[in-house]
Amino acid sequence: MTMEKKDLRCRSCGSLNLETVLDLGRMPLADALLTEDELNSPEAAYPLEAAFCTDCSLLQITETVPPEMLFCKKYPYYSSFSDELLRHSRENALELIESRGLDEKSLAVEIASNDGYLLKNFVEKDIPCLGIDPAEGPAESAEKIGVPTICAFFNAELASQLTGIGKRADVIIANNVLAHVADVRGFLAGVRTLLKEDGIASIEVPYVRDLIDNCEFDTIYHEHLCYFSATSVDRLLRTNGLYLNSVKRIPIHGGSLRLYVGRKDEPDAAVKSLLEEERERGLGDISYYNEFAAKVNNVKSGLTYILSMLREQGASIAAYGAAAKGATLINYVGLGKETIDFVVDRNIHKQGRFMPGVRIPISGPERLLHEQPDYVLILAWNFAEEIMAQQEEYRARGGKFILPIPEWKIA
Ligand code: JHZ
Repeated sequence: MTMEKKDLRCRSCGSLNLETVLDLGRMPLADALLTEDELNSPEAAYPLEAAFCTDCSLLQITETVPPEMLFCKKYPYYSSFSDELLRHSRENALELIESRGLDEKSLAVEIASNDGYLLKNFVEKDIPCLGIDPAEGPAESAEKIGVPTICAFFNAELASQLTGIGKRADVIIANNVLAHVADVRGFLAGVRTLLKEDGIASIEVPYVRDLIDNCEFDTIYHEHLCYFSATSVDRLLRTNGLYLNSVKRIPIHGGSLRLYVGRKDEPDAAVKSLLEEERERGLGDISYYNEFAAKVNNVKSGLTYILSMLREQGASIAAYGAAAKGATLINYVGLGKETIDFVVDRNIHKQGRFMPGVRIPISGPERLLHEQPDYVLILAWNFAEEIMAQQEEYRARGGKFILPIPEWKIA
């Protein structure tokens, strides 16, 4: 909830030295898609401001919306609607099974296991696994496909309960969740408790360097509290008794880091060289982030210009992907129903709902061929290739795609 600015402390090191680098104003919750009934009620909006800690170099947002409001009952995000993400997750699972020699005596735990998109690969190989996720719909879907799932937030207490019943993990997977956790210390204490002495945690986080370099400002929303570099995450882990022992840059979600984390301090050459590279590039210095706000503003004016010009020429425009990042983009740029006729998404749990804030209706992708809009703005730009490949027919009939970042382009 909103705190007095003077009381704000860094989520990692507790410092008061937070400098604002981007202020997106008040924004609705990105995954709070509206039902038709809710269109009659006003919507809550919360400040969305990114600040840089000049002590530990963590970029973070200043507002903490209670996690129960973000992730529980109506959470519409299901991981299994992207083939690319399924492929990526399968490789992640198979690599861990192979490199750690996992078998029927092992235990793999996934935190934020969503609809079982990743753990199903362990089930398939008869490797015991356990998913943990607070979102009810996705957790139910996981159970349905045979992935044992606890529907709860992961924290130190849950970790102790699990060890209390004899469960300790050889592998903990935590993809796209570390940045979502308000009590990050409690979360990491739980990881440390649950992980076997020689176990490994495989953690994926969006990489702040890709966020800044490619102007991926729309990945900033209330679910994402932190935006990590190797430098800032190394420090956070270290102060919580965990160690960054290997790291990889991976392309998923516009550029992420996969962190291999253990209970002993054994960094490999990849960690040392990435930390060095970040030092050379200045990721630990606020000057790296200083021009970001101006670049974001340019994206806004560029998109406003092109889309209003196309509209004036009589073009029809739809959007692809009722993604959380799409909600930030269209609300910040101010693209309402006067510009975008409808949004399409494969996720059946999103269809029939409305984008938060701007309240544009969400339909299934087949609507693109039914209505053949002149342009489709790709809000889920991280899956642009997959989406355009699926929409070959729309293109063959003369449809065009617009990519919004790092600056708009027609594809
Ligand atoms: P996608 C989510 O963000 C939420 P979002 C969360 N906060 C997070 O951290 C990131 O993921 C990692 C649809 N789609 O995955 C599916 C199609 O319709 O970029 C999704 O609704 N057809 C946990 O929501 C949306 O697009 C397709 O072919 O920004 C993509 O959303 C494909 C590939 C996707 O994440």
